[in-house]
Amino acid sequence: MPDGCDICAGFDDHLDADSDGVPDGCDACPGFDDNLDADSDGVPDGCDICPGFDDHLDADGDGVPDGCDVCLGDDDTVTATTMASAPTPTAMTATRESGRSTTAGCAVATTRPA
Ligand SMILES: [Ca+2]
Ligand SMILES: [Ca+2]
Ligand SMILES: [Ca+2]
Ligand SMILES: [Ca+2]
Repeated sequence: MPDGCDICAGFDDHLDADSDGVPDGCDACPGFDDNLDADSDGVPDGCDICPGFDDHLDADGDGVPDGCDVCLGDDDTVTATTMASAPTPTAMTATRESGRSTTAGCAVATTRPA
Protein backbone atom coordinates (compact mmCIF):
# COMPACT_ATOMS: atom_id res chain seq x y z
CA MET A 1 0.00 0.00 0.00
CA PRO A 2 1.36 3.47 -0.90
CA ASP A 3 2.45 5.56 2.05
CA GLY A 4 -0.02 8.28 1.08
CA CYS A 5 -2.92 5.92 1.73
CA ASP A 6 -1.41 4.26 4.75
CA ILE A 7 -3.78 4.53 7.68
CA CYS A 8 -1.11 3.55 10.13
CA ALA A 9 2.39 4.32 8.91
CA GLY A 10 4.94 1.70 9.87
CA PHE A 11 2.34 -0.97 10.58
CA ASP A 12 0.25 -3.38 8.54
CA ASP A 13 -3.10 -1.69 7.90
CA HIS A 14 -4.69 -5.08 7.34
CA LEU A 15 -4.14 -6.20 10.89
CA ASP A 16 -7.15 -5.12 12.88
CA ALA A 17 -7.87 -7.56 15.65
CA ASP A 18 -10.93 -5.74 16.99
CA SER A 19 -12.27 -4.80 13.53
CA ASP A 20 -12.95 -1.18 14.39
CA GLY A 21 -11.25 0.09 11.25
CA VAL A 22 -8.12 1.21 13.08
CA PRO A 23 -5.08 -0.98 12.36
CA ASP A 24 -3.61 -2.74 15.41
CA GLY A 25 -0.44 -0.63 15.21
CA CYS A 26 -2.42 2.59 15.68
CA ASP A 27 -5.28 1.26 17.76
CA ALA A 28 -5.85 3.62 20.66
CA CYS A 29 -7.93 1.05 22.48
CA PRO A 30 -7.24 -2.57 21.50
CA GLY A 31 -10.27 -4.82 21.92
CA PHE A 32 -12.75 -1.95 21.72
CA ASP A 33 -14.19 0.25 19.00
CA ASP A 34 -12.00 3.35 18.74
CA ASN A 35 -14.83 5.22 17.01
CA LEU A 36 -17.10 5.11 20.04
CA ASP A 37 -16.44 8.08 22.27
CA ALA A 38 -19.57 9.11 24.10
CA ASP A 39 -17.97 12.02 25.94
CA SER A 40 -15.87 13.14 22.94
CA ASP A 41 -12.67 13.52 24.92
CA GLY A 42 -10.66 11.63 22.32
CA VAL A 43 -10.40 8.50 24.44
CA PRO A 44 -12.50 5.58 23.13
CA ASP A 45 -15.29 4.45 25.47
CA GLY A 46 -13.59 1.10 26.02
CA CYS A 47 -10.48 2.79 27.43
CA ASP A 48 -12.08 5.85 28.95
CA ILE A 49 -10.64 6.35 32.41
CA CYS A 50 -13.47 8.64 33.43
CA PRO A 51 -16.58 8.24 31.24
CA GLY A 52 -18.58 11.44 30.93
CA PHE A 53 -15.57 13.65 31.58
CA ASP A 54 -12.52 14.74 29.63
CA ASP A 55 -9.74 12.28 30.47
CA HIS A 56 -7.15 14.88 29.48
CA LEU A 57 -8.13 17.35 32.17
CA ASP A 58 -6.00 16.57 35.17
CA ALA A 59 -5.33 19.70 37.18
CA ASP A 60 -3.21 18.01 39.83
CA GLY A 61 -1.37 15.76 37.37
CA ASP A 62 -1.86 12.51 39.27
CA GLY A 63 -3.13 10.64 36.22
CA VAL A 64 -6.72 10.62 37.45
CA PRO A 65 -8.97 12.91 35.35
CA ASP A 66 -10.53 15.84 37.22
CA GLY A 67 -14.01 14.36 36.71
CA CYS A 68 -13.07 11.22 38.66
CA ASP A 69 -10.47 12.68 40.95
CA VAL A 70 -11.20 11.57 44.50
CA CYS A 71 -8.82 14.06 45.97
CA LEU A 72 -8.35 17.08 43.76
CA GLY A 73 -5.04 18.76 44.41
CA ASP A 74 -3.53 15.63 45.89
CA ASP A 75 -2.11 12.52 44.24
CA ASP A 76 -4.86 9.88 44.08
CA THR A 77 -2.30 7.24 43.18
CA VAL A 78 -0.41 7.69 46.40
CA THR A 79 -3.61 7.39 48.40
CA ALA A 80 -4.62 4.26 46.47
CA THR A 81 -1.24 2.69 47.15
CA THR A 82 -1.62 3.40 50.83
CA MET A 83 -5.06 1.84 50.82
CA ALA A 84 -3.76 -1.27 49.08
CA SER A 85 -1.69 -2.03 52.13
CA ALA A 86 -4.69 -1.90 54.44
CA PRO A 87 -4.52 -4.75 56.96
CA THR A 88 -7.77 -6.63 56.28
CA PRO A 89 -10.11 -7.16 53.30
CA THR A 90 -13.01 -6.27 55.58
CA ALA A 91 -11.53 -2.87 56.22
CA MET A 92 -11.05 -2.35 52.49
CA THR A 93 -14.68 -3.17 51.72
CA ALA A 94 -16.02 -0.91 54.41
CA THR A 95 -13.85 1.93 53.18
CA ARG A 96 -14.91 1.43 49.60
CA GLU A 97 -18.61 1.48 50.45
CA SER A 98 -18.34 4.73 52.33
CA GLY A 99 -15.73 6.27 50.05
CA ARG A 100 -17.99 8.22 47.71
CA SER A 101 -20.22 9.82 50.29
CA THR A 102 -17.69 10.66 52.94
CA THR A 103 -16.58 14.23 53.48
CA ALA A 104 -13.27 13.08 54.90
CA GLY A 105 -12.09 13.57 51.34
CA CYS A 106 -8.40 12.94 50.98
CA ALA A 107 -8.20 10.51 53.87
CA VAL A 108 -10.35 7.98 52.03
CA ALA A 109 -9.78 6.60 48.54
CA THR A 110 -12.39 4.97 46.39
CA THR A 111 -11.19 2.07 44.31
CA ARG A 112 -12.25 2.51 40.74
CA PRO A 113 -12.60 -0.24 38.16
CA ALA A 114 -9.65 -0.39 35.79
CA1 LIG B 1 -8.41 -2.02 15.64
CA1 LIG C 1 -9.74 -0.36 19.05
CA1 LIG D 1 -14.21 9.21 25.97
CA1 LIG E 1 -6.14 14.43 38.95
